[in-house]
Amino acid sequence: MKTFFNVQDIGDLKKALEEAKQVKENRFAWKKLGENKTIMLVFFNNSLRTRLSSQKAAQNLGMNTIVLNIGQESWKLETELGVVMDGDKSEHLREAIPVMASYCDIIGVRSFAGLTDREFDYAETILNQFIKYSGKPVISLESATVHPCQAFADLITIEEYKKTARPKVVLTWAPHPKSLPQAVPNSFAEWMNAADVDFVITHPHGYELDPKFAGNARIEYDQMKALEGADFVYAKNWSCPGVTNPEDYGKILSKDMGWTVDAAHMAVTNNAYFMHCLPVRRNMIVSDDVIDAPTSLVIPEAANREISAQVVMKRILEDLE
Ligand code: AN0
Ligand code: CP
Repeated sequence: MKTFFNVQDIGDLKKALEEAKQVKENRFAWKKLGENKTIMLVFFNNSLRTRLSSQKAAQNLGMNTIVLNIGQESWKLETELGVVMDGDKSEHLREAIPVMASYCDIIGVRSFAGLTDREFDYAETILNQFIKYSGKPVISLESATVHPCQAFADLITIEEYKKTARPKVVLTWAPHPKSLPQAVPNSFAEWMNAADVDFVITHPHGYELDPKFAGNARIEYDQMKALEGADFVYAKNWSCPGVTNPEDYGKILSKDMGWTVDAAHMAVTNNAYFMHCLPVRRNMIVSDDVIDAPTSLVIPEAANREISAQVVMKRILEDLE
């Protein structure tokens, strides 16, 4: 594996899930694989889970890790080509990327969508510059449009907790005070479409995900109807993807608190498990009683981030040799 970006990069999902199980059962079995190898984790944005789980996964594989927080510890980096650099950005990605690459074997990048220029974001301009100018395997640690380490961990969690061969999984939009990227729902939809689940997406009008990720997933605008009989409820806020109205890209179209996942929503499900990638705003996205219930999987889901990251890094390391 050279890049980890889309669901196709991981290949057969059954095999990937089997490998995740093996890694989880004995996470130190490949301690020699990463010997004398270095992964660089580059963060343009905040993180708790991605940073810690990636460091832990790399450590399990015997790798060295360098973490760099852009703008706080490094120079501020210019990301657009062809600009006169007379502002606050001291260095261009064009030089910074090959320099960073010269000190490592694998690069992980977190770079959120700017949410102002749909074309720039959906072309994955920053991640693609890392792929192009580093010459090293690149892992998206949530880039402009995708969060594959999260979606893989979500799939592992669903596999572990499912009670039927083909569970009903519902991705529901929920309100949030800030404008958030579409990366998490995009990847979740992409991965659920590829997995053996009955997948439904529910959101207010205008929040349609890019067809590249939503695929042929069933869309149900009536949230309660969508949740009926669900085995897993996956809540997430996202801003307008600008599919129907490009001028609304990145905007908040609704703050309807009726969409907050609470006990009344969970009551119509098949005693569903609740999932969220975290960080979550309580009583905006989900009520306290739902996230605190024994059916809430948010902690095991976050714990599985170590496993998904380790499978991805393991495969990259195996291909380096
Ligand atoms: C980010 C997002 O919605 O993409 C990160 C989630 C993993 N969330 C926030 O910025 C709150
Ligand atoms: N779920 C997730 O990626 O969390 P962080 O933003 O804390 O890394």
